[in-house]
Amino acid sequence: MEQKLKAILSEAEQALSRTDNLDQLNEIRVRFLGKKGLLTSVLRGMGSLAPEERPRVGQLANDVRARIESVLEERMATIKEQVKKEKLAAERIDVTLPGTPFPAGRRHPLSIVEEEIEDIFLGMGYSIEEGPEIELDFYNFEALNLPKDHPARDMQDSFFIGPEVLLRTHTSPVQVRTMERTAPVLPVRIIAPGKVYRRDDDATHSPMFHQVEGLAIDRRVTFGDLKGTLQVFAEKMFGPQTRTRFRPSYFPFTEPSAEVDISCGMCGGKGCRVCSDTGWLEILGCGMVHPRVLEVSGYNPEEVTGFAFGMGVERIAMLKYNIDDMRLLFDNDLRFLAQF
Ligand code: 2NM
Repeated sequence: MEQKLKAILSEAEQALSRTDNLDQLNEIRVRFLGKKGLLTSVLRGMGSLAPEERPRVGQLANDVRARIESVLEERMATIKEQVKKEKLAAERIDVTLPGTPFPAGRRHPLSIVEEEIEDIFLGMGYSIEEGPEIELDFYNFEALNLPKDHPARDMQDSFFIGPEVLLRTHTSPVQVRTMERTAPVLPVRIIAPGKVYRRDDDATHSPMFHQVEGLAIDRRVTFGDLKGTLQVFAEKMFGPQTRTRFRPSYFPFTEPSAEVDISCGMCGGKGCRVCSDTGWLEILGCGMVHPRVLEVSGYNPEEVTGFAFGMGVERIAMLKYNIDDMRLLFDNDLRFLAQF
């Protein structure tokens, strides 16, 4: 039996030294060490040995098994290393070749500016609200103190879809919906960014453009709060040297109302081509929310006040990047868009 065990060992060693692939290696493992393998079948014959011989032969059998296992492991490691080397040798990478072009897009300047406006107001505690672009006459006009016969409805010639349904002409209906849903909870501090639609189409007007409107309601909100808020906005958007100017104006949904100018960033307010020699550039409209608007939306104008403002994202983008023709923002010419 000892002879048989030694023969198995040397046979296994020979077989292992001759093999050079992992499948063969596995076959060898099964043939010698498996449940129905050579070593097992020899060990089955142990019963016929004299009892005093069994420990020595048993020990030898264990040694043979251990030896075969260790040679097998060694061989496996060598072969794996070999396979890896061959793979690496076959794979030739020329690192000096130009890479595969990956056409990455980028954000549109209007998206960049819209998000920058959002970030400034998020930083002042505002939340972002969105709403439908197809709107009811009630939310777009009626609730904003613009009854059907109001002459101010001419100012925003609209795209009507049905007798009471239209494409929103501003994002104010989002503010109305939010107030209606939130009332009487205070404070309200929201901005409403998004697309709006008006029947205009020329060098300075597009039938679709983008707005960000803002709304703040609380007890004792004042025009001073409005001025401070928009001054901070102007400085963050156009630089810390930016001054603001509030001119009286009219909107049906605010009273009093104002147009806001910023000092011209091109000439610093001295007067130049960009600001038509006035030193000022108009950037937005604002005012104290009309008591009737608060009331329709569920707030008690005897208890709370609010300010609101609205700006065109295209206009802000044109001022910020010194773009002289709004159509550039809609042509999708990559030579233009790749500059932002
Ligand atoms: C502007 C100018 C002034 C405005 C008013 C409201 C609301 F819903 F609270 F009444 N939202 N936005 C507003 C006020 C918008 O845009 C030039």
